[in-house]
Amino acid sequence: MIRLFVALDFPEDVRRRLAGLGGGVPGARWTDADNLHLTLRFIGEVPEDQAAEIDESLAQIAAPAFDLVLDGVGVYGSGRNARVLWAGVERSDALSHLQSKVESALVRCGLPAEERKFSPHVTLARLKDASKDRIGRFVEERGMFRAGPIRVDHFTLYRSHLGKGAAVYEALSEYGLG
Ligand code: 3AM
Repeated sequence: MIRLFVALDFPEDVRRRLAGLGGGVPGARWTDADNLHLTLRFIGEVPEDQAAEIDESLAQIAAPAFDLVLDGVGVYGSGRNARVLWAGVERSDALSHLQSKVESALVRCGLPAEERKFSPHVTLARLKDASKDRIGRFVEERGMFRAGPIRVDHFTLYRSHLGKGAAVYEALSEYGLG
């Protein structure tokens, strides 16, 4: 079995800027600059032959390239349940369009439909027992963050290797956008 997800990657300058937002929140585990991405669809564990089928199906997606703007930061969960610090994404019909094409390609491969609404974000940090005040301050101080427009001309199938530390993401295939 291999653990998969579909995501957008970012150019190095954008990743550096995103990584540069980190710090100042004890209890936060910051995402390495190399691992920053925007998840389009988490797939989870699948057998290798199904992974090959998924790859073929994703390769058949025809969607236009587009520009994406990152905008602001926020937190998922509140108080003691704050779990994730994220960078936000400006509303983009092209992004939603691509995401729904990915979703239907995966459903055609026999994966169960995603029940949750797509909520595009870039995970900056995962939180454990982080102080509410520090989180509040982070969101306040970094709220003006903006990056882009970023040209999105491909999306990527990633394999996630779980280990003792942070997960290691391996790009398996890239798919061009027209
Ligand atoms: O892009 P982010 O970091 O928000 O949280 C995981 C990560 O999202 C998410 O898939 C992305 C790549 O690992 N993920 C992990 N397990 C998941 C699950 N069981 C999950 N998303 C939904 N269900």
